Amino acid sequence: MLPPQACRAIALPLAVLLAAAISPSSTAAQAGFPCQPLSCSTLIPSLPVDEPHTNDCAYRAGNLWWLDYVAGSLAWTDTPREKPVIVAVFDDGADIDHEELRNQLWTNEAELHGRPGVDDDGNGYVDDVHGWNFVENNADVSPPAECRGRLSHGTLMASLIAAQRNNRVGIAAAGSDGARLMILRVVGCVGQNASLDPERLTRALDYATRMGARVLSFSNHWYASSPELDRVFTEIADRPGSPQAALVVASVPNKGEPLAGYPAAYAFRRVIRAIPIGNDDALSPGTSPAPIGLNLGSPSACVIGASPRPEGYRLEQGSSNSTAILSGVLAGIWSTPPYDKLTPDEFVARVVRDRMLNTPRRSKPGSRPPYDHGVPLADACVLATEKHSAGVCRGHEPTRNSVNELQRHTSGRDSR
Ligand SMILES: [Ca+2]
Ligand SMILES: [Ca+2]
Ligand SMILES: [Ca+2]
Repeated sequence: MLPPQACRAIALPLAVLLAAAISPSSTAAQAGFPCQPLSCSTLIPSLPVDEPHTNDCAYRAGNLWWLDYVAGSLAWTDTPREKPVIVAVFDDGADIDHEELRNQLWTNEAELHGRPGVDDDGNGYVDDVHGWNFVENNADVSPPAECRGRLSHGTLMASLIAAQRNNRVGIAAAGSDGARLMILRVVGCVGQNASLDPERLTRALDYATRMGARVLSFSNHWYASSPELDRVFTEIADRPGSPQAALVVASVPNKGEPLAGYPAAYAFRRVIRAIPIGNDDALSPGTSPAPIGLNLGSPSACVIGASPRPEGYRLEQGSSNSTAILSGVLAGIWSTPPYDKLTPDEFVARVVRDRMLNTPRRSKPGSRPPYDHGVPLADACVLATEKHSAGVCRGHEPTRNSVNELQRHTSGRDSR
């Protein structure tokens, strides 16, 4: 077994845009890799596998500590969700043919059933079936040839949000049943394309919200903005009553950067920040200070996710993982009745602020402000009931009264 320090969240190089989980320590996958017990995951207080009927081999092998840690199984269901939450993945694209992703994608039905080469839904993008490539300006969202030989960051992130559950291979995720993935390629692999382009990002944000994304996942950060980009983020993440309102899930880097960067630096009402937590329950050393607000600890270390072939899967550590896992948790909860009726602001107020931030689960304190009292840990315990719970939720499930109260509140809103 590795010593505890070996799998703590460690500082990783953060590119200009991507808070790269592309780590030199990544483990090349061999056949069956995710299914063989990993020593680093056994450092976690051994929680039971919470859902006995889920057959993904990495889950059954006890390798998804991070999934049990966030009580991800509580967001699963065997019946199709009426209203899955579309999660936009702002990254370098994703391998949409991967076995963990191909059935988990948001689909633009007008384009799927439309004519090739024609903008069937008139949204300005031709054949945008699962998202858009804003780098090359086409509908191919897979990592292109220029990225081959490099690890696709976006493929890993997409899988941590919503990998397919119960397909007998690999991993599962909190958003497996409740989230659908919109793939937005906003950063390339080499040269100019590997840097942030505020104009490109502005267009991608506009696309995401117009096409119905409700969670915008940024496993990346940047330090230079533009007035137009600020305006779009204000509209999406702050202005009350905005038709473009969505949750922005923002990465907080952990390489000792003095500032968290954007979008974490926006002190907006709908920005939720992922604070990286190692599998020793402690904050990742070197985590940047983040503004006070909706800050939730989320796993970063010893995390298995999908990777394009020939690897298939790989083991990673980094603040990117925390962000994607948090996005999956939020989407999983939001897609579950009665929460599926809530608007973005209602979800933030009643679930994130009033419930998740008030959880008794906290990380161990960090070494510097604002983390010297630890941070509340993200989990799906808000979905725990007397009959259906998870190991990490025991002792602080909501009472039946509080669930009934929310249901009354929600149905009251619907009747208006
Ligand atoms: Ca179109
Ligand atoms: Ca078309
Ligand atoms: Ca799977």
